[in-house]
Amino acid sequence: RKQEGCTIWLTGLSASGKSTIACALEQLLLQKDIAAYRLDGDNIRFGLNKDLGFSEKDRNENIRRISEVSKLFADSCTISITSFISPYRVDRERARELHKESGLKFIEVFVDVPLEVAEKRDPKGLYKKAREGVIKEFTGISAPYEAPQSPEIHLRTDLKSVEECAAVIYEYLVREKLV
Ligand code: GGZ
Repeated sequence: RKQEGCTIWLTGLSASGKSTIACALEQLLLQKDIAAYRLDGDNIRFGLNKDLGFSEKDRNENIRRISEVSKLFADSCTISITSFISPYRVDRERARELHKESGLKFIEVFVDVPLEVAEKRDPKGLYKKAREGVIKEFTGISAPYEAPQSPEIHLRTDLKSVEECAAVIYEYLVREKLV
């Protein structure tokens, strides 16, 4: 049976663990010879979307382009894993619609962690800078994050390990016969 592609859409605050889970999941899939590809800030915000910042309008456009690219990967029978904050519900719903129109599965994964925990992790010192007002419009501090209301998968990264989180997503794919 040929693998069906899909998009696994991780959404959550900065430092929630999206990229780490995306990496672990990609490794898990590749080890099983399942085609997977990760879209994240490093390969999108520094290339295709390097003209975009963090205003609401730019984030809308960031997510619109990523949705289109992810759809193309999914259409090529790849498991496309996106890890962007994607703070606006309307943008995520548009991404979902886009996939639906092409008959492709879209799996929204809420990478959930209390703001206090993300702020305490602060691996890049961005929350501190946001509190000081050095970074403006920072998600969770001075810009909104609209949490998903009915994601396919809800992960609490302060309560589960990275490996457990990746396994939850993998098991979902197995149940849905996507791998
Ligand atoms: C949020 C920001 C901001 C502002 C820079 N708000 O933890 P990180 O560093 O590595 O991930 C964050 C990343 C967010 O980019 P996304 O493309 O995922 O955002 S969105 O989906 O909202 O378009 C953070 C860094 O960029 N960063 N400034 N103001 N995160």
